[in-house]
Amino acid sequence: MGYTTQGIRNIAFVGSAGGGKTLLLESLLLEAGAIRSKGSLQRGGTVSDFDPQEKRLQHSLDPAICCFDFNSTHINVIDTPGYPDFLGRTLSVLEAVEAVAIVVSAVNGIDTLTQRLMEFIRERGLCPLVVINKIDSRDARPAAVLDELRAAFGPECLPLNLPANQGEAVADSFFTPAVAVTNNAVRDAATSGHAAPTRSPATATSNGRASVPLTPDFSSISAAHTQIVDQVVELDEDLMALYLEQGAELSPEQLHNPFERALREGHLIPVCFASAQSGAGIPELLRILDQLMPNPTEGNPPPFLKGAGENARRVEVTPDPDKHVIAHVFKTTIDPYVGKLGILRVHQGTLRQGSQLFVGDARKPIKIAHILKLMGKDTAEVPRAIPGDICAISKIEELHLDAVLHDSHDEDQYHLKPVAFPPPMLGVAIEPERRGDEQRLADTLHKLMAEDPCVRIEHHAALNETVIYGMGELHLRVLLERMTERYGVHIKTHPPSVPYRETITRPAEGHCRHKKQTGGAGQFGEVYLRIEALGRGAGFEFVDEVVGGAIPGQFIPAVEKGVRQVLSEGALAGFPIQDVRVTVYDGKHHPVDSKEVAFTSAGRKAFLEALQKANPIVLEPVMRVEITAPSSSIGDITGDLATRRARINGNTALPNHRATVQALVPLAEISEYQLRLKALTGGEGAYAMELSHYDPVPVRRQQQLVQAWRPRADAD
Ligand SMILES: Nc1nc2c(ncn2[C@@H]2O[C@H](COP(=O)(O)OP(=O)(O)OP(=O)(O)O)[C@@H](O)[C@H]2O)c(=O)[nH]1
Ligand SMILES: [Mg+2]
Repeated sequence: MGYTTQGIRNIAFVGSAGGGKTLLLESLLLEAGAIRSKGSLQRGGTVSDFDPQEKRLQHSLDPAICCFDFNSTHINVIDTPGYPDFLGRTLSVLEAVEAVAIVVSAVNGIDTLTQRLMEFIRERGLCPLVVINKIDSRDARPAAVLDELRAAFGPECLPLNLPANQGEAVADSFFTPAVAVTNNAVRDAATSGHAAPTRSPATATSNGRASVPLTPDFSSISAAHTQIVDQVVELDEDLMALYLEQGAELSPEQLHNPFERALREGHLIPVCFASAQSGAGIPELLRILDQLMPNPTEGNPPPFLKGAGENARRVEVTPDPDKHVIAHVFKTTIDPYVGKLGILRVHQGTLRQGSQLFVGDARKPIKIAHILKLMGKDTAEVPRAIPGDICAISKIEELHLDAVLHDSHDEDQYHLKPVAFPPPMLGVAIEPERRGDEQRLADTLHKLMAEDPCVRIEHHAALNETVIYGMGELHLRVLLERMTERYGVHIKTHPPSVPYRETITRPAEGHCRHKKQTGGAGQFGEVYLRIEALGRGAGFEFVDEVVGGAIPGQFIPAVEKGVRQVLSEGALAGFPIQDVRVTVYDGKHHPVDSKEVAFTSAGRKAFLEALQKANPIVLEPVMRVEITAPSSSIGDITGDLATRRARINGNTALPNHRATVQALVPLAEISEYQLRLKALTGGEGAYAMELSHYDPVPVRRQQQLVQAWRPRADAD
């Protein structure tokens, strides 16, 4: 381990499924000499798609971490799944890197996922790089895709190299300006009908294996060079004077610092071209990672906060090897054989084998027995991890996703600014096939949730139904298969009930005097409360306005407990209640007979009484749905949506005769949409959806739901 923090590069490969991230990483590993031959997706043998499920589906399902050395640089690459179903897994690993390479297919161009990823990159202050891959493909349209990028993300998307010789190679336009100029002369000579000079230095080849003159497929190398240098020097007055006034040619070394600043500040989005298949552009990409991507001291500092809620304040964490240790767990995996693996990024201090660390605010430290470097599924033990590095620690049960590890109580309450993960909305109700497997199923669900921030489990006690929610059909399929294959739990599934909610529409008051006298000590508690509606999506607020100790402070939590029982059980149709404020403002106690159970019961009944008077209604989830399909089927799709109480927000044309439709649709109307869309588009359509908001259900539906619940409620 001969590298320093300045010698580390951390980069995640993100982008739409099938863009070529996994193969690109494989090609880089080969180029850097970390593997001897390149695996292929079709044969199921790449370093980062090692899981049997990934091999079968030919898609990455989990982020994979690889590392390799190149020159004196240590490069950690995280290959992420591009399928939108796994977005949660992808976003959570972006906490560990300074730089993100968005891999875009030169055939398909950008889509809404690419845009969403770029938004996230900007919001978190990460440094972007765009790799336009598949330039070898017959249908590649690299110039058009570059235009699409500029239209979507701005004119600061500037190429570091250009595809050349019909996509067989790339021609560098950043590092070697001298070659660039001559190259341009070659090109100009070619276009003006002159013979190219026989002594051509323009042979800096794409893969260093062949030596052929390079002719860019569009634009010119000198124009690309000038554009990017102009953009970078804008951030350095001295260099600008040297360059613009004195006409000096600037070296990549001179441009290094303003280049890093431009990346950090979003002033530049460098673009490069490659073919993971043919190897074109791979040596150039390696050089870009090595020489242009930020090291951990150059990226924007990680957004660490101390304290919770409104009291949280930003704290400085620096990659100094001698300061206290601060490391962040950005991924956990549970392997039935190896056990739990926590994968972490060291942000400050040096992590040493045998040292003791606190997990979050725990008082008792854990001992770090092994520190591992990861290469896909393989691990290698190392004695320490320096700041900026990515490593794993094994067999520590206390570790969980997003935990912060530290070696001093000074750093208690440190956490990274939370990521707003997309809420999983597609659910399937599950139960074990074998009676008696309930506990194993519960344990397995717990493990799945611990690995993936976009898995949610809900247990509807009233319906005795356990529902697992994921981001889409593939996500759920992968989760269910994993339960059986990895954890040996066989399950039955059925469509879940829609997660309706209840709320109120006007303020009301509730009162309950709970009094029981049975032989010995009695129970006494009295509660007055009022309730009012909050804005949609506000959740629940509990306010204590009791004065003069009418209800002693120690019993207030008991009142809240009673209220919360009703909150989860519902009062109208058996669904959880939301967007309500409950204010307890008066009550009575008894010096001997007041007990927690009495106040819990009084709180519960007072709340129920208030709810009956507050005109409760049932709310249904409304989904923001985006459907992508061939343009020819868009008419059928919007026609079908109209029968599903949908509100269509618009549609957008995409390249290759495709289009997207954006609509708001109640979940109840679209829960089985997968099959319908397949039929409407001949299997060519895809859709993604996420929760938009909750709206009142139509009156008839509400009546049905209330009637369905009433017999059960009355039986209680
Ligand atoms: N022609 C061509 N095909 C490529 C290239 N790169 C990847 N492919 C093919 O494209 C398909 C998808 O490649 P992957 O590397 O799995 O794509 P990915 O971005 O990792 O996809 P997800 O893991 O689903 O996000 C595979 O069949 C690859 O062989 C390329 O440069 N040119
Ligand atoms: Mg992949």
